[in-house]
Amino acid sequence: MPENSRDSEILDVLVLGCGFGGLHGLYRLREDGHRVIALEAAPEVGGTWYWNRYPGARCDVESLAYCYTFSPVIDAEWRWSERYAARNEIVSYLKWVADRLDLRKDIRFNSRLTKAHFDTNAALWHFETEGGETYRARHFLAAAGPLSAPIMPDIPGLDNFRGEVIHTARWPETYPDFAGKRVGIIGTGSSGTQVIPIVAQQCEKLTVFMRTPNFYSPAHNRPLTAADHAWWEENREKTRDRLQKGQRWGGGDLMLDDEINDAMYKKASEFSAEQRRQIYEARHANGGGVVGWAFADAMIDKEVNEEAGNFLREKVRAVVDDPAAKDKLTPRGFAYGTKRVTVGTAFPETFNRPNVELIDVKSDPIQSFTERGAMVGGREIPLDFLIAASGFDALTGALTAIDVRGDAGQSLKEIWADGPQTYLGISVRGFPNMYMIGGPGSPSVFTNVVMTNEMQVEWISDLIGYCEAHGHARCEADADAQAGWTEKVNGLVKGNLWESAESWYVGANVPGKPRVILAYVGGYAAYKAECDAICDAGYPGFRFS
Ligand code: N01
Repeated sequence: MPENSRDSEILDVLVLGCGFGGLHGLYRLREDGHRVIALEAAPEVGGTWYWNRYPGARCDVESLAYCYTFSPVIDAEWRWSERYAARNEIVSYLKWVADRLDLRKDIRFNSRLTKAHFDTNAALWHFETEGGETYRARHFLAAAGPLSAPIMPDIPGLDNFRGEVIHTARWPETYPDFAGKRVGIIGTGSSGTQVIPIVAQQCEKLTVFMRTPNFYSPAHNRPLTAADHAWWEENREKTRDRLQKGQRWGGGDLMLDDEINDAMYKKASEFSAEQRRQIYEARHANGGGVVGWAFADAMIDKEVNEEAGNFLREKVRAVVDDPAAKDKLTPRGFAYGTKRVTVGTAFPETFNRPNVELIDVKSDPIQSFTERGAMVGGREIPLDFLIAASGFDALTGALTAIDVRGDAGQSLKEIWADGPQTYLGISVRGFPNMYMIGGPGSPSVFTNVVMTNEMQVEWISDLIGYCEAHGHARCEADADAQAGWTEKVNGLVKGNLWESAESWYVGANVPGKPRVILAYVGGYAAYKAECDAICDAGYPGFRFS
């Protein structure tokens, strides 16, 4: 056993990660009387919000709905300052939660988990961190984050580039000085959309390398007023109930009129063209990412989807001056919503600035990087900085980066080589006593992530309690249940527009990653109902021993 082992006792549960899911898991399991330690690679809590320090980083789900509900104390004492919380405020919130609930004493910071091996004979998980510390626990709660394994663009010569290369999710602690500098940004997803307008104001020349123009709608962020908070006090329970029963996430629609919200549960054909237009306009004026999800059949009926897409295309074209930039920024080639819709502040307007150049890399690819910059169409674009807003190996990447081995030493990465297989997105056959928060096959990124995390933490904690109460040393998905759930997750996208997705939703952004839908598109309410029914029935689909 290594000298720096923390292995002297066997933990009940080891929690991986201290973002929203992990912190709640640590709290709840400790409250249940378990001995729990949480490992966190960062020096602070926050999870994905700790790492995504890039300028402009802000949640595009409204802050009033993007927070914990499990603790009346937290609920009563915290006040959000803006409609959409900036990254710093979210990290402050999670730091405050960690202090308020006295969580820090059970967190090991700067502890990146590298190995998690299940010892079949002893029914124990053995863990090892990058620093060589080891732990043992009976249960393993993995809250590694669905979007926490950054990927870099694979462009020849990038290693030769002498300027500074920064991934948005690994932004340096010391803010780079962009004044008088030439900056290139690759990527116009959610991160690119937020970082581009800010860096454009700070640097001398910004070149944006865009591969796919995405659907965009403005956030209309603003400070929350005393009246907003009073409204929230009065409507909190009702609104939470609506979000939980609804099909979609709690995005930018908290304070929309009921009539407009309710249209989301009806087919577009139940409204006249004029009424539909009014609904899109109201959603767009309200702000947020759910403008196009105005009707129930937005992701089923091609025409409805196209109408929503055209509305957003028109809005973007209206604010861009240069005809060439207008065309480049107009989304095409994929259905609305099959790539994550981006939300921001003055993103398309940024391309009206004289110091910003937009390069469509589909028609003008970056051939290579030189020491000085990027070669495009035989022209060298000199750069001092390259910002990669190039995304993540979503849903599976954070866990497969760790050497996770279950029964008989089988590797999770190998088991998932043809696509992830899970039961409820929570459990994997052959990996007993391991549970995932925001795992593949769970609703995760297709819902308000915090809301679904909370539900999963409570449900998994109940399952662990059930094992303890019944003296079960092992709990894992059974083969049929896992196959059935995986089929259900994949079946939900068959025959509708999700199937055509060309995005990280289906692993399309990672070369060699199998093309399967990575999360459950059935919505929070249906998922929760299913999980609750399984709990009530004594956990069919799990094998206990
Ligand atoms: O990553 P992305 P992200 N050459 O994968 C481009 C959440 N999030 O960090 O579309 C050129 O969406 C790529 O092009 P293409 C949210 O769920 C939330 O922006 O593949 N371009 C794309 O434009 C979000 O969806 C918030 O053709 C290359 C971009 O890089 C998720 O995180 C904020 C390239 C990657 O976009 C991920 O967002 C931020 C190449 N070689 C993130 N490789 C909020 O709450 C990649 N690209 C607001």
